Amino acid sequence: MSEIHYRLEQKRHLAGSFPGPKSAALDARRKAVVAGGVASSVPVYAADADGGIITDVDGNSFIDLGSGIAVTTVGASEERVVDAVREQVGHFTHTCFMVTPYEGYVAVAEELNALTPGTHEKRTVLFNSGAEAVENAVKVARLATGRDAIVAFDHAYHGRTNLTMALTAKAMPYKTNFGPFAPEIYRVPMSYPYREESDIKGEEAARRAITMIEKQIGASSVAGILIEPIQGEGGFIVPADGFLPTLAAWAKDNGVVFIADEVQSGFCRTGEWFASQHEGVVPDIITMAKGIGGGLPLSAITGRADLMDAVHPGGLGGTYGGNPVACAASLAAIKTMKEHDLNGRAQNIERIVTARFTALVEELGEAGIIGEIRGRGAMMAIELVKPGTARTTKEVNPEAAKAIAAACLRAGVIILTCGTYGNVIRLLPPLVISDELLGDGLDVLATAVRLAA
Ligand code: PLZ
Repeated sequence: MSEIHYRLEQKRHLAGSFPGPKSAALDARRKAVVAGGVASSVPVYAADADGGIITDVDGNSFIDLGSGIAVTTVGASEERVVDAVREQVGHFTHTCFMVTPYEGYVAVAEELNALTPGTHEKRTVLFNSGAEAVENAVKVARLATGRDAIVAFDHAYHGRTNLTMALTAKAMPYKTNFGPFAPEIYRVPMSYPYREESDIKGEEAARRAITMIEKQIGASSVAGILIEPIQGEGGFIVPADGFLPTLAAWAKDNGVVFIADEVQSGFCRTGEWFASQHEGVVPDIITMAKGIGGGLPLSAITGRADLMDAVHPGGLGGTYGGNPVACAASLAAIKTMKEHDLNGRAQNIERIVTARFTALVEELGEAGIIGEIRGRGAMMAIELVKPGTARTTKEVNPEAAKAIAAACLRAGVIILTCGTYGNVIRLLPPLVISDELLGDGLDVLATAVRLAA
């Protein structure tokens, strides 16, 4: 990573107890006007953010190990992104690409076609959110194949809109009482190595899913298989080697569109541009969002030209999709990712985090609460279990995850949990975080884990 200039001091600092008076006042205003259905993990209100630091309105500085859920990969106010946005807003904020097109959209499509796996002819469409990208990938797969069924997996997360709720596995808080859900969605078992009953290999786990697809849906009815190459909200689940390639090969043989949802795992997060690349998988369509926009709302689908161009003119779009300011930010963020070799940086973060977590597991011994360390790049996690059950019953421990996240926050570190069972602590630091700040954050996390063990 070449040298990064930070605007804010990269140091954790708590000015007093928090939430401080200004955050408390904002929270009171919020409670009177913002719907209670929107929850925030942290009780303080942001004032500024840069590199690995978020400051609040009361003068506290927190270490950011969440990147606003994997978005601010290049930092929350990266110089190049800020300049590009300033430049673009000074010219036009919007024309609507469906009315008056502009270069930024085309340039982002060129970048995505080049960066996504595979050397085949590709086409891209831009949208605003991850869910919208997933919805559109499904639209394309259905139209191009003339089939209806979409296969999703246990522990999957794909969004909160009606179709993507149906695709998401977890009921609470995402689906409960929000139905009825979209039809023709089928769920099959994921490869979740830590929680498999036997030592099943990736290829066998894929066969298990494929058999279910063939017997319960019928291959000729399936439009697409939709999968996160590393599951995000579901618990940073890395499928066993061979699982993804076997599914992709079956999809190819059966005229099924293989859709990789890389909304969370894409854009340098796992040490490659896309997590699919770790096993050489070339998806037919990739969904992208989060890190792609340098913090601005932008999402995309990039796919095989024959599939994407099957759609009639006017069949895809949206008022804001590929907004020019978001495109400018995206081009700047991609430049920064290349210039600072943020894939290399993510690989480096994986080494640092793995070494720390491994030492912690050794220190806590058999009675410890860390069931598994997993992930790739700067998408690493620990799955927590009840003391002493890590190798036996693997009893889930969501209480520990909650307690650890709360203890980290009290010490000035923002850290996120995830998982179907709520028992996973996940790390999603901005890739521009310094070693020193990351180390400080990991020290705080280790202390919190020791306390919870
Ligand atoms: N696909 C793989 O991770 C968003 C959701 C947080 P949107 N993940 C964070 C929450 O509780 O809402 C996500 C994802 C994957 C799709 C999405 C959806 O992306 O931009 O939130 O719509």
